[in-house]
Amino acid sequence: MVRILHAADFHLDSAFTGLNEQQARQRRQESRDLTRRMVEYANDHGVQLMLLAGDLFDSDSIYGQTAEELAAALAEFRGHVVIAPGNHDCYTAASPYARTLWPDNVLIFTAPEMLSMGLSFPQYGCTVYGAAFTAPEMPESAELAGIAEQDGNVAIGILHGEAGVKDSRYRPIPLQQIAQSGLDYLALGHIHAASGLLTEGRTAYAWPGCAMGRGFDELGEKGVYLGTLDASGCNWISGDVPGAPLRVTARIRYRQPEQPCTVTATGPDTVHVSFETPQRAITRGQAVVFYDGDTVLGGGTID
Ligand SMILES: [Mn+2]
Repeated sequence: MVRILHAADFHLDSAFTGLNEQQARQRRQESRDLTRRMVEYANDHGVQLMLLAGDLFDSDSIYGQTAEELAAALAEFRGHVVIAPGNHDCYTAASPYARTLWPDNVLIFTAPEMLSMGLSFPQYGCTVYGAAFTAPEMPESAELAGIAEQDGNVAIGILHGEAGVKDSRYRPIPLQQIAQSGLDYLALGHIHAASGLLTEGRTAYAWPGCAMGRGFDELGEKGVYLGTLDASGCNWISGDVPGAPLRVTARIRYRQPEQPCTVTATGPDTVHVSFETPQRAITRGQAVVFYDGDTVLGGGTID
């Protein structure tokens, strides 16, 4: 049995275009703290394998210390980390993955195709198969059929992409490919709203959603999956990530009091905001900033 933590889509150093310089700096610091807290959480819960399914960085032009802080945080993890770079943090010579010195316990997939030779972890009785985004868009379908060797080890896959679709610029993963993969668990990333635990054939799969919708003291419920995998399948210890809309406050004008609203993810980079009271003169291109109490959650541009 192997104990796993599955997370994705940290989007470290997002531009936070809706925020002023000080708020953006605070938010960046909070997002870096996420990884330290996640490692503490993983160590406290005896996690052996941490699966990070891409878009950990928002782009390859991140602040110098961001990748180093992530590397330093992961070095404190007592198990192993496997990373599958995504569309925002695709593996290239210029990416933070290539330019940062990673600790020995961190393994990063760098090839675009998933190979039938995985990373073997005999100490955990499992093998991990994965691939990287090597360009910001990868419209080719994932080929997973027969990927996992049936050798008695728990077979885990890790990929950034979109399951259940035929067409996508972000690695479509047809469900049939999942069903025929021979994997026990497929750890996905890309979609920012959590999926819950899904199955196709005998393969369990999930995407945890954005890890940092809110304060990072809520990690267990909020943005990561913690579970065990063995021959009999997948078991969530705390996999109950709410897909429910987030109730927060938002401000769309400088000096405007914060307005209660509900935010629902509608795509990887888009949310739907519904205000409890009608708002005057909302215009396209205007910035919106979301708060949970004093914490700035994020922002965006009105479309
Ligand atoms: Mn993505």
